[in-house]
Amino acid sequence: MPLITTKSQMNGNITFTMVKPVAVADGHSAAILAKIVEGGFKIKALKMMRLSKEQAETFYAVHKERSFYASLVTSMTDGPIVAAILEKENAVSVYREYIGATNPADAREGSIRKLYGKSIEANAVHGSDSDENAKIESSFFFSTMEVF
Ligand code: FUP
Repeated sequence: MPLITTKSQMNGNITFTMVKPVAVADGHSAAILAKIVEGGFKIKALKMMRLSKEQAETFYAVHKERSFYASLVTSMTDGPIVAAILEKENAVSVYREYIGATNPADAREGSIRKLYGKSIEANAVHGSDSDENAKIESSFFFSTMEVF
């Protein structure tokens, strides 16, 4: 799998996000992307696709011992997702603050998870938790030809 090594990525200014299946199915993809752009994030790559069970298991492998793993994998493969690479200064931490807490019930008012999340599992969007994972996740979803 090719590693994406754009200048901005090396500087720690990119993050990876995904609009999760429930939010896509509820028709929130465009509103969420608009909110992302409104927050000052630049879209560097974008695609709609459906994850296989194997891909979802790999993506969430860090949680494989957790009780919610099987359910999480099922929910992530129920329908298409919208994946994107975003650019902004300190993208990882700024985006995590922008989307709100993992559990939408605890998320900041006006945040993406507060607005569009339904439960801790169906929490509307994913956001990378480190620069290293942003790079790994971006490469998992996008080839170098798909990043601009
Ligand atoms: P986050 O980094 O905010 O996405 O949160 P975590 O890495 O803690 O959680 C990863 C995914 O597991 C999230 F999509 C939410 C889901 N999750 C559950 O479904 N149940 C839990 O109890 C905790 C997390």
